[in-house]
Amino acid sequence: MPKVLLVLGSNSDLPLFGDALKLWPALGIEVQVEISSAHRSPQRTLELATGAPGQGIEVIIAGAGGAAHLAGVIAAHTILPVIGVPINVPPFNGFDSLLAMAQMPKGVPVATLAAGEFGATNSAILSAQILALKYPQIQGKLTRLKEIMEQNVAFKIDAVLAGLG
Ligand code: RP5
Repeated sequence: MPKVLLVLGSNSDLPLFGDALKLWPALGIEVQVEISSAHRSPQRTLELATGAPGQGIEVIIAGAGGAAHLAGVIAAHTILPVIGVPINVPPFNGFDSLLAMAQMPKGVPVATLAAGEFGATNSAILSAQILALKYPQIQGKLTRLKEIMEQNVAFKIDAVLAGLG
């Protein structure tokens, strides 16, 4: 099974990924979830980034709020693609973390998604799209996902999971 590593700056970020954590297995993808902070546990974050290829990880997703350096620090230590999800914590509700993740310097990209639950759910789909370039079985699931959304004109996780089978 292709593997995604999801690193979150705090376990308080985890509830936003509720739909994403249902989508990955429905798309045939194994996800490894780790809590590690660029600021509170910098050594652990470094080890997760550098150890990922040896664990069979092919895409890394980093979610963090506030001064959200997690995705950028991970991207600094790996050549795996890194997707950033800005977490919408007060008082700036994700605008701060969006800028921290998106405004990376030349040479170290982070594919930054929408702040909050939109980005969290879309991180599952974007990681699947990246893996689908290599794993044809994921292509069929993603095509089916498009059909389900077309039929429902909505993204409701229960309908998506039922449609993916
Ligand atoms: C960030 O600070 C985390 O990613 C989280 O979004 C935010 C608050 O973390 P906690 O104080 O709830 O652990 O580093």
